[in-house]
Amino acid sequence: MGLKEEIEAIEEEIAETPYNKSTEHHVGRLKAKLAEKKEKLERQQSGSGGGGGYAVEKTGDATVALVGFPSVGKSTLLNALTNAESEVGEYEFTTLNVHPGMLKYRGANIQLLDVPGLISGAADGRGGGQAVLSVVRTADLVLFLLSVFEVEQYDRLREELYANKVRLDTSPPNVSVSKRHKGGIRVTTSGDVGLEDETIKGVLREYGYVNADVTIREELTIDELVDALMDNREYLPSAVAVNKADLIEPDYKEGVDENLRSLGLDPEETVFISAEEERGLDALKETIWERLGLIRVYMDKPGRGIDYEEPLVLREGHHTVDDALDRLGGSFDERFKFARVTGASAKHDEQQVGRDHELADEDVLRIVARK
Ligand SMILES: Nc1nc2c(ncn2[C@@H]2O[C@H](COP(=O)(O)OP(=O)(O)OP(=O)(O)O)[C@@H](O)[C@H]2O)c(=O)[nH]1
Ligand SMILES: [Mg+2]
Repeated sequence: MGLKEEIEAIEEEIAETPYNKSTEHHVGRLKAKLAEKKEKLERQQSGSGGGGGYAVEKTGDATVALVGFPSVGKSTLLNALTNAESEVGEYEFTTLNVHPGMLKYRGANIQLLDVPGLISGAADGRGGGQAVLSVVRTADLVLFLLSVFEVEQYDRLREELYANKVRLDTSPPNVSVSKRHKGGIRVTTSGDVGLEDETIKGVLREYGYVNADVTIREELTIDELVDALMDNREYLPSAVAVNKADLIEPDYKEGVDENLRSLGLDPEETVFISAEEERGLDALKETIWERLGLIRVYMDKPGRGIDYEEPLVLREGHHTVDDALDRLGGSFDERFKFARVTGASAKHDEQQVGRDHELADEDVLRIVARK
């Protein structure tokens, strides 16, 4: 049996096995085995195919991947938001390469990547989708673009990304594993994590662990446990825009909202736009800004005053003074004594802070360094 057939056989067995407490252990082992075989198949394929992935240089303060089916208006939107010129066509698949463009918003440079139509089967290597997906994985935010007439495409897009190890709008599972020399596999959980100890041990054994300590601090599914053990899952935030809103009558909107809700989307958090008529774009930029968790920090430079023109832009999870030092480069890092902050994150003007201080949007920051 070839690897592909083995994978299919395991998938079939998982589908046919009713999931309950008595089968949980077995299903756990099957899922672990499945993930491993898929990995192996991928390594084989990438080894023989010669790759051909897109190399897009990441520049700017953050990168957004624009993901959607052919003809939903990705190129039109990129052209409306950025300085790029992406080909717009009335036929499908006009964009066959990744087109980067730079969106300037509130002093930030946000790189937008218009990637070719992500079609079903992309994650299996069909339709050249693999290269597309590898670009998406490197982004800081996934922006789904849907046509107002086909919002249900959202499900298929998410499935493609999931199959390619992109986990959206969730944080990495709170699981830690450390190898030991003896004593078998020891499971420590905080409360009921939703899986039997035996299931957890079975999954770990499938991955070759003989002696290990595993600590789980939240409720988990088997799939999430498998994710935690693989180190190639990408955890990204996402946002959704619905395009071609100019083509619907106002009373059609309620139906679209209903469809969005059935997809698990909140219509209030979904941005309706017309890329062609350039409507709704301010709200979209605002959403991109928020989902990336961007903040502006105005640097107060000795002798030069506060630079309000070109703020330092920091991303979600990188809001500390230390992160600012990283971005400033040069020798600030070694010479750092302390910083002074004025703004929303400070208790009072010119508060003296250290490296760990969390900055807020529009703070003014002065670095005091050794000569
Ligand atoms: N009415 C209307 N038409 C739009 C809008 N946005 C895009 N279009 C049209 O839809 C068609 C497809 O637009 P593209 O921007 O090429 O779509 P795409 O997603 O880049 O397509 P691929 O590159 O093939 O994946 C073009 O004819 C656009 O003019 C919109 O907001 N309203
Ligand atoms: Mg296009």
